[in-house]
Amino acid sequence: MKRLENIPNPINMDKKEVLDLLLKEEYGYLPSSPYAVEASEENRDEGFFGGKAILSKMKLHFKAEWGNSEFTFYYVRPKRIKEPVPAFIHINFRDLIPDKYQPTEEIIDAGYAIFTIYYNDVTTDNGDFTNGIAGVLYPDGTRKPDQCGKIGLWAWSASAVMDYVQTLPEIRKDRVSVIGHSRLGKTALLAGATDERFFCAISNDSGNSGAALSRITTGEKIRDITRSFPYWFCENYRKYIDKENELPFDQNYLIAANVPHKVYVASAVGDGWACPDAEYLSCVAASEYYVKNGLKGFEHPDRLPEIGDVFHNGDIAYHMRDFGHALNRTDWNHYIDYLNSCK
Ligand code: GTR
Repeated sequence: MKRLENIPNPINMDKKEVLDLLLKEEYGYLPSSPYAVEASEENRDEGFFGGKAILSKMKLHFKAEWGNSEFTFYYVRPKRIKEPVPAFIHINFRDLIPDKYQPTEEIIDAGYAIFTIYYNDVTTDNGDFTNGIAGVLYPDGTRKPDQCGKIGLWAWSASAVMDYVQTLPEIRKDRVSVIGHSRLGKTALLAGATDERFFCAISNDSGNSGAALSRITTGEKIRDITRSFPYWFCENYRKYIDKENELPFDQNYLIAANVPHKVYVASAVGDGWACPDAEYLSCVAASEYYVKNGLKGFEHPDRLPEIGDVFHNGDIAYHMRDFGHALNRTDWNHYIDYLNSCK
């Protein structure tokens, strides 16, 4: 498509190089993986949704080369599990189960378990690097220009929970997808790029510095996002304020870095700040990389997205729904349909 003419293409790079570029220049390098994780149950509700589900409030304790710490997460699973079930790891905005962004009963009824991380429990959504796991990693609250910001730390936490999920016999380990909305959609894409164990990384309305191509977005620009949220990224990213055309990559690299697993990008028509066209065209621009790596690309018509579009035939999937910026039931229904349709 014409609008992709000036978008860099990672086609001749291996995945490690693609990821390295994103980490060095945008998100910062994540800390090393924990060498040990353990979870303790803080409390349990066996009667959740009238007893068809179990809700546990959990604590994940981890040991890593850079320190030991813990954070809270929730685990909801169907009560009667005959064979291992697929699951989501949802990084969410609120410490609430269910939540307006997490229709938990519907998710359970669809036969999925769900692990929820309330992102502020991992480290707060502000420039304070002295709390949560940030405080352990950066003991004096400062970081080098290529060390990760908060998005990297939230993505890291999804992988740490994934370490624990791998130990659970009731979960289909090959069917655990990571999902987030908006800033946490950016986080889900980064978690997918840095952790090959996920089945699918799901980006809901992730917008700038998420799925949306920075060069062509008509919504938020790097100047806007680094002014309001400098701490989400590494300090190197500031070099590209008003210099989108000098980026040695674009956000299609973040989608490409999700090889070898699936990725799902969703837009909402009323979400101009995230720029649905730029999110969709990013999938188009990453498609060739998926195909080169032996996967299916993005199957789409030769036009921009329209309300009601649902493209589920590739390993890059997409939908555009009506209304605005949110992670709602329509989105969840599409995600579940797609995951169920995968062999
Ligand atoms: C906005 C931000 C977007 C998006 C959103 C959100 O203010 O500019 O990039 O991340 O917040 O996370 O809700």
